[in-house]
Amino acid sequence: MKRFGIILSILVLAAPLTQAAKLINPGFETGSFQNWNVAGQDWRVSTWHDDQRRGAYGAVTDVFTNDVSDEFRVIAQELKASAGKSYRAEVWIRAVCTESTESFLEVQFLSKTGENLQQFQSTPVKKDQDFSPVSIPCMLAPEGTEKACIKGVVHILGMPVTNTDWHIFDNFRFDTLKTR
Ligand SMILES: [Ca+2]
Repeated sequence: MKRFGIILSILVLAAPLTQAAKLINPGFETGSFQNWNVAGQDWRVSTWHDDQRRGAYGAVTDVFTNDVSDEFRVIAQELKASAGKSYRAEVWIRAVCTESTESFLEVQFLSKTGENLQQFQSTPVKKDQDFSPVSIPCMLAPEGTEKACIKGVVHILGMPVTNTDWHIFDNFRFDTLKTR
């Protein structure tokens, strides 16, 4: 049974990706947060030369040393999703001067009325890194799923003392895993 589980996992991971309902403005190339819901302070779309994985823009939150009123800072977009289908999510994250903050990718599968049926999170980014992919490789949408909410999250663990912490997001993806 265990071996069967391993083989099944490999099959799912090796399965080709197909485009799910498409994220709009996934790399912020409108130069804005168009189609994204933005919560929490100090988000901006940046043209600074190191702030984009692709294109001209990336999404940045500045965590200043003297101003950390929001514990969570979130950019989120909802898409159609279907119960029983498997999905993969990815975003590229860059982290600079990371002192007391972390960032991660989160996906919630929602009912028609917006109830959170199941939630997945990536491994958090806790240290400085150049743009690197952060993914949730395989999620099965539970019964009742009508939508998925894809989120970039910055979690403020404490006040940065030395200098500003930066977390930069670019190129979100949300794909269906073909399991046949
Ligand atoms: Ca971009």
